[in-house]
Amino acid sequence: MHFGDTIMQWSEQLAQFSEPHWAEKGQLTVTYLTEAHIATGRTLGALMREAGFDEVSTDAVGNIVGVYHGQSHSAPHLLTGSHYDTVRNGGKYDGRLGILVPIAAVRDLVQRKQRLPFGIEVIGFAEEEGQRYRATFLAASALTGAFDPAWLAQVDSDGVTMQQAMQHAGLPGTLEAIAALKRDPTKYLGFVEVHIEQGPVLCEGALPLGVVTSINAGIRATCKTIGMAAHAGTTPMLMRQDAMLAAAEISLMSEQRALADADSVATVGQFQVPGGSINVIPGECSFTLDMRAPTDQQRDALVSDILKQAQLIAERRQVKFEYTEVMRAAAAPSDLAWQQRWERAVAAVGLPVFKLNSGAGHDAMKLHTSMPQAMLFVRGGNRGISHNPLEIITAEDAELTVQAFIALLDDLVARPSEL
Ligand code: HGY
Ligand code: MN
Ligand code: MN
Repeated sequence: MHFGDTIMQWSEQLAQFSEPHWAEKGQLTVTYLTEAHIATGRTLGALMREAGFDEVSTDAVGNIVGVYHGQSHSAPHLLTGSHYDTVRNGGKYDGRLGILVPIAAVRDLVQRKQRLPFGIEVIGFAEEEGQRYRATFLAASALTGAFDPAWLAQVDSDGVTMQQAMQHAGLPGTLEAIAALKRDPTKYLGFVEVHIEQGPVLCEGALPLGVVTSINAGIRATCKTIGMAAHAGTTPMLMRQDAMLAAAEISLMSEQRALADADSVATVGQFQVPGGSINVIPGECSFTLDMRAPTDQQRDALVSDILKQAQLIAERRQVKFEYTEVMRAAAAPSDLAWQQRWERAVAAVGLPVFKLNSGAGHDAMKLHTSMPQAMLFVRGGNRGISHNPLEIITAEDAELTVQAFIALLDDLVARPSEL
C-alpha cells in the first residue's frame, strides 16, 4: 500500500504550515499568499520535482504547475489538480488530496519509465476558498480567462490589496501576467479533479469512491442591516431599530426557505455586530449568505425568495438591508465521457460504481466553462465532515484513489480514438 501511505505522509507534510494565530492552537489555516500559503506551495513544487515532473513552476497567481510530458511534447495534456488553500481551522485533505493523487500517479509513471500519448498537467490551485479575499476560485478563473481585474484592488482585513499581496509573494501582480495564464482548451483532453466528498454519503454507504454527476450551483453574498444604535435600558422594545435582530430573523428565514426545498442549502457563516457594546442596541450587523441548489433555476428561486423576505423583515423593523453578491457559480454537470471514464476506473479497481452530485463547490466548476470535466470523490471519515479539523481519510482509501487515477490513465491509453 505504498501509494496510500505516501499520500498520508505528504498530507502531513503540507499540514505543517499554518498561519501563526491558528498554528498556536494546533489549527490549520492557509489563506491566499500568506507565509504559510507560500511555504505550502513551495513544498508542493518540491514534491513534484522529487516525483520526476519534467517542468515545475509557480505561475502569476501562485498556482503550482507540474507538467509530465507525453511521448511527444506537442501531445495534448490531461489537466488535473485541486486547491491548496484552506478555510479557517480547516482539514488537511480538502483540495490537497486532489493535487497529491496525480503527483503520486506521475511518480509511478516515472518509476516505470512510462510515457503516455498525452501529457499530464497537475495544478495546485492557489485560491479556491475565498477566505482572505472575496475572489473565490480566483486561481482556476485565471486558467479560464475569467479573472476579474477588480479583484486586484480588493483589500483583506488588514487593508492589504490582492495586488500588494501578490507582489509581496514575488508574483508580478499585473493583469497582463494573469491574462497570459488562460489555457487554450484545444490543447487539452479535459479536466479531472479528485476531491474528498465533504459529506456523509460515501461514508454511510461504506463506499471508498464515488463518481460525481454534477456540482451544485451557488451564490454567496455579504449582507448588512443598518438600524439605529440606542440605549439598551431606556429604549422601549417597540421603539427599536435593532440591526442584529433583523439579521437574526433574516438568517432564520433563510434556513426555513432552504428547508422548503429537499436539496437546497443556505448558510450564514459569518455574523458580527461591528463595534458592539453590551448595553447598546446594535445599530449595524454584517453577515454572509451562502445559498446553493442542484440547478441554477432552483438556486435563483431560493435567492429571490430570501431577498424578498429579507426586504419585508427589514421594512417591518425599520432597518435598511444591504446585499452584495460576491460569488456566483453555475451548476456544472459532469461531461458524460469523462464521468464514464471515472466509472470504468472505479470498476477497474474492483469497487462498486456509485454516482452522486456535489454539494460543495470545486475548481472543476470553473474549468467546466472551458473544457469537459468530471470529478472523483473519496470517502471522508467522521461521517464525511469537512471544513473542520475532524476531516479525515484512510490510507486504504488513498491507495484505492491513486489506483483509480492510474486506471483512468490506462483507460485513456486503451482508447486512442478518444484522444
Ligand atoms: O465552499 C465550498 O463549497 C468549497 O469547499 N470551497
Ligand atoms: Mn473547501
Ligand atoms: Mn475543496
